[in-house]
Amino acid sequence: MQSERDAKDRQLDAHRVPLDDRTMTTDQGSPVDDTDNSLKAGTRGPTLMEDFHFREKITRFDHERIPERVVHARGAGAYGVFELYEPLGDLTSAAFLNDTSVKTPTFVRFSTVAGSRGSADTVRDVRGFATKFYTTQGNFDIVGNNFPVFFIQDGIKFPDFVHAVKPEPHNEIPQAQSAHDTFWDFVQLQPESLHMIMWLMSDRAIPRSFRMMQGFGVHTFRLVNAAGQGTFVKWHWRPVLGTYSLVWDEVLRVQGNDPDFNRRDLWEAIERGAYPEYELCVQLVPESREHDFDFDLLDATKIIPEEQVPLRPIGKMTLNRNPQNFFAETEQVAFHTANLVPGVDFTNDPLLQARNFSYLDTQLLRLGGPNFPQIPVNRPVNEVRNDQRDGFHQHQIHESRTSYAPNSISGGCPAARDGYQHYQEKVEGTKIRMRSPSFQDHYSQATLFWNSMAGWEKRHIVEAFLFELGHVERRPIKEGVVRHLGAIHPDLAGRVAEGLGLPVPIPGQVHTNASPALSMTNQPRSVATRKIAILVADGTDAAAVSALRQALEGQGAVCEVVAPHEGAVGGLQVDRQLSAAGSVLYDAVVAADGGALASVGRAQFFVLEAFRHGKAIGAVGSGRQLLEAARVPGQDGVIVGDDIASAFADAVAAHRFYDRDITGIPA
Ligand code: HDD
Repeated sequence: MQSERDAKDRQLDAHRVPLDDRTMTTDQGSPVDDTDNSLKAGTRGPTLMEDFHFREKITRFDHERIPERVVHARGAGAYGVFELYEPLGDLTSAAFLNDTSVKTPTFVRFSTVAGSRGSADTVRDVRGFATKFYTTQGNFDIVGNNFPVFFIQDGIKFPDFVHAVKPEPHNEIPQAQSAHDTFWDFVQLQPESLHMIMWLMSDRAIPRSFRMMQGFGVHTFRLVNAAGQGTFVKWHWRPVLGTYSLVWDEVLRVQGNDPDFNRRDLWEAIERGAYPEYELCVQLVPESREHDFDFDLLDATKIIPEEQVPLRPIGKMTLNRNPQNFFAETEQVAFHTANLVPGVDFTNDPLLQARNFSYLDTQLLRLGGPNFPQIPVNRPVNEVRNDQRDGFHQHQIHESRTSYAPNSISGGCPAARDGYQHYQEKVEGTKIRMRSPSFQDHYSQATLFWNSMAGWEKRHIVEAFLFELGHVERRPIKEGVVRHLGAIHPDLAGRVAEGLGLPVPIPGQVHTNASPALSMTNQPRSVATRKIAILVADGTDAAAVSALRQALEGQGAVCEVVAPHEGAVGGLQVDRQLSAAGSVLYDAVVAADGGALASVGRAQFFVLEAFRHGKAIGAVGSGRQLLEAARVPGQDGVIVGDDIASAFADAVAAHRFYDRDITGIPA
């Protein structure tokens, strides 16, 4: 628990039910003395209707489930606090963006998009990054993703897109995967999705951790200052630990080893006090520059390259508290793009406009009626006063005799005053179902993304296309996708076409612009929070292991001693036995087994697999025998010696060695 309790935390006290040893009761408060036997007519007779405890218990059980979110069903949440760096009064009147002494409580929910509630965390997918700020002026939500663009430009296409990516309707296969015909059929027919597809095929779609991924508000929003002047804004969350990903072969195995990999990682980091931190940054565009770009600011399939409009950090969010009850908090939290506070407003982005309808609508169904803002996690920390009344699950007892305005009986209260001012944008137009011509270029930024990738990133993108399209049954769909890739880049199209045995499209003219900020190379490096397996066995040099562990943990790493059996080995406490530990659950591995594991196939696989996935590998003393037996090549990031602590820590901080030659590695 954090030392200083914020307003949201204190508010939740009224709703918390502590675990204590008081007597069990029914929901009506009647004491219960036996919840193991139903009331029967004779010990072998039928159960009686009058057993109200039985009926209540079973009925409540039958009604435990609510509909999962139609998208983003799988998620994990945490509370945090947002601290502002400097007042932004010239840009916005929002109170929480003007007072640096205020710590604004937040709740964040991270999610995948396509999978059901019980699907695995580490799938190839977009990650949701939704943040609720409990400000003194009400709730402000940034309902973002870890990609800065989206699949479609107009929200009316959202059901089509989601139907295409979700499991196919006849047999509900595949779960949480885009590698199937309907998804790629949609893509080839809807080229506005191509820029997003490039992000989806990149390693951004398989983050190492929710703590190590960016977040984006995606749309262009508007900040409005007290004088009513607007400035376009894009929201960015930048993780302090840097942006890092897993590798594809690894995620396939993590799914079996630990389907809760990302969720567990978030939970454990917060429990350990290694609080995830994200800087909130803005890209600002004065209204006078609205038309200065070769894309439309209202088009959610486009980024503003950071080289054109740099990021300005404005504050930091620290996630410092795990929820106490998953259902009550993480499942019932309700985000909405239209939860705005004074000083922030929309733009006419047609995707955003559709979202402003959809979120409230979905919550009315999912949370059972219009009183869901009273659910503790959703309640603003300031007071709610209006004439809206009744409905299912009303928890407030409104004492007033009036629920209308204007009124004289209640002195005109609650009075509408000093409220949210919508930005006064002059709008005129002909009613028309049409996209703006400024939305028509679907290829330039997909090319920009490809051009900006390092060699290993390009390789992973090509491999992703081959995996995905390799699962598509219909050849014309593959051909259609490859034709589009030809318009993105001939190199990309050629490599994918070759893998699929398709004709290489005739190369067209593409631009050579790049945005270095799009690449995941050059991230902040740190050993902090990295998970390291230390393989030990009888014969281990316990003193050397303890010294290494101390050196790594001193820098914030998390070490686990892995041995053939639980208990203790050579005086070292074992955290996990080898048969319950896959290398894919760790960022790095050290062989410190004194040579005893060199003949153990499972241990050989462990280090070889870590090598294949580009991870730092260390060996101390006779531990090198395990690497030799497994034929781990002595390439970058393989550190062998008696005093490896410093060099090994550097290798772990480098995250992965993607340029290793792994063609011959069987693991
Ligand atoms: Fe959405 C959930 C993010 C477009 C309709 N969306 C949802 C969540 C996130 C996003 C993070 C999960 C929130 C949570 O954790 O509870 N959605 C996005 C982003 C989009 C986007 C970044 C594009 C820029 N969404 C989008 C469109 C529509 C929706 C165009 C409909 C027209 N989204 C929904 C929804 C969900 C949702 C159906 C499902 C559950 C919920 O809202 O509460 O209303």
